[in-house]
Amino acid sequence: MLKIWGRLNSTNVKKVIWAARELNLPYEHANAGGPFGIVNEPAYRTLNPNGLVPCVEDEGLVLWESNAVVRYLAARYGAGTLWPQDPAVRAIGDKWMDWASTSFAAPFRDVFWNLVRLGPEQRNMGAMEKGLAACTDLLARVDAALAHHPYLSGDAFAMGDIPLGCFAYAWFEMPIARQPMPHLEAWYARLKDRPAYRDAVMTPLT
Ligand SMILES: N[C@@H](CCC(=O)N[C@@H](CS)C(=O)NCC(=O)O)C(=O)O
Repeated sequence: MLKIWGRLNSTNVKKVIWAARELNLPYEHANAGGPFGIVNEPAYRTLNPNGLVPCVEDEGLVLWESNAVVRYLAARYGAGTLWPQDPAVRAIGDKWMDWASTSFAAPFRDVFWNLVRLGPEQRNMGAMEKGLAACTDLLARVDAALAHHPYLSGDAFAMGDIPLGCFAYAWFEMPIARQPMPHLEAWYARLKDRPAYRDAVMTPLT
């Protein structure tokens, strides 16, 4: 059976849990990271030498990097659903998966950590404001893309919606000033209609 290591309030772990639930995959979950430790234990480091979560084991395959795990689960168990069969259609969402990690994650982190993870005395509100402005600019591009089709994956929900969908929950939950973005908001409303999203992603941020 699929085994997933990682604390459930991690955005990167949420991606994997959400994908598994969309696919109706039975899985065993083990808390790791943050207050749970584990990630620096030698046994865990043999699975994931980075000492980070998530990490999964499936049919003898050990895999880390959340987007790679989502792609693997989609390709193996979600052909035609999470994994669009047409390479051109698949690429529409695939690019947003990388974009979420390489363009959006860093400024988002400055907002999230300074509002949610750090105590008031540790916060850098200058970095938070800068991150907020950058995220707003980046999400305007997402809003523009979603004006043309209902999902980041195109006409149907697929794996391409998963990484940014996990960030979106925190974005809409945090006490921040958000610019109106009707297409982004409509996409987020569509995600909230998905039981797997509610179960895996819409859980306490702290
Ligand atoms: N690029 C990696 C990043 C993994 C990562 O940074 N995970 C964080 C949680 S979101 C982590 O393990 N932090 C240390 C901890 O939780 O102990 C991925 O997408 O899986």
